[in-house]
Amino acid sequence: MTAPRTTLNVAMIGHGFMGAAHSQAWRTAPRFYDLAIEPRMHTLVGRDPERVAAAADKFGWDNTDTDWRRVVESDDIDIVDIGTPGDTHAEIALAALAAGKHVMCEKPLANSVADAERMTAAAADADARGVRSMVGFSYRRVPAVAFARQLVADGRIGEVRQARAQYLQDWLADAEAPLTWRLNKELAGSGSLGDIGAHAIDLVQYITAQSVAEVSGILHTFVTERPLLGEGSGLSGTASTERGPVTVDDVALFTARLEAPGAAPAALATFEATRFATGRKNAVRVEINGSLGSVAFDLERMNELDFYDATLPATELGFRRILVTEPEHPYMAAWWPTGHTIGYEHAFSHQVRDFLTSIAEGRPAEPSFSEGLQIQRVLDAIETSAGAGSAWTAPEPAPGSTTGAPVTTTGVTE
Ligand code: SOE
Repeated sequence: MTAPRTTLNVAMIGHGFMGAAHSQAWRTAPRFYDLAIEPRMHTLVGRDPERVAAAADKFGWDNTDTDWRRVVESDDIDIVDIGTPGDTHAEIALAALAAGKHVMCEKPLANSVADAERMTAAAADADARGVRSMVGFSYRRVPAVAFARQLVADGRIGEVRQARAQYLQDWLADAEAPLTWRLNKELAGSGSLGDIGAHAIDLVQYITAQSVAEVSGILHTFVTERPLLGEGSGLSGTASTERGPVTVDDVALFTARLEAPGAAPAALATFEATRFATGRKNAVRVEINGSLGSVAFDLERMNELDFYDATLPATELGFRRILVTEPEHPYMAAWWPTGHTIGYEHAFSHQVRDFLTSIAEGRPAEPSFSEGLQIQRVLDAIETSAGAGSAWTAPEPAPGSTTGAPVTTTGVTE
């Protein structure tokens, strides 16, 4: 006889891409994990009554509302899941925490360090009252990523020397793709930097257990004006005839020094976050190089981890592909027999599983708002570095050259 489950009523604020992914997770996690808490998909909140009613019907929410504050303050609600653009994260999270609700908030935590600081202070107070909060860096809950962290923690790659992370998308490579909210600094806070660069930063810090200590970066916007959004929203939508300015970065390129707890910065990291990598749809790649080996992850092969063990005999050296589907691998015991793979959406079910377990066990959830604040500070430092103007140095022009044409290095006369 399993212990009686506690039912907690969930309110989801927002029903775009993340609202859909989180809805799938609230519905699926309790069916595959034996949880002490049963989440009830109580209320879905959106601005347009017809659209939110259609979304609630599609995703399986019992009620709908268009007033997030009324829902957040309702005694019927126990958990608030924030899946809205970043400009509303702080207001909603602060109201929910003040009302004693557990809060899951999508990444990045906020659009500014100041907002992230206010949210973190409120979350710390709430934690003392047994109210839990988490920021949704979902990729750390992909089993292959969690397993990479275990291998690094177990010393299997030795001392971390370098990390490189790419988050490559191409949905803006078309200069006529319309101005969605992600291209408006007022709503999104930043462009590729905060939307996908934040994921890359969390992945490197999570796998290495080291933190970004210093950064140097550039931000660039290739297309500075686009058609206003006609129909649709989010990542897609039709273009109208009017045009408007793009106020965020298209590409963020940055380097970092990493520091292990209590140690001087020693490892180096390079990061690329772009929406202009034509042909790359949602390519998330992380590789960590150590003194005894390397681990490499690619979301397009998300059930696999490439592992290089430099301690093997020379004749046996080489990256080997680990299929991360064994029940002993993180999260996998709940799903299918070995060799059967999972998808992007499963990381969100793992996120719900971990959040509800934290609540049930009466301990803080991770990543905490303070971890989200630390990443917000890294984003802010990159913007400061980029704004200060990176030290670009042009190569000396060839002697006698008037155009700065490259010097031939092959020795063959042109
Ligand atoms: C858009 O870049 C986006 O939806 C991100 O906002 C999500 O965090 C990522 O998981 C998928 O792409």
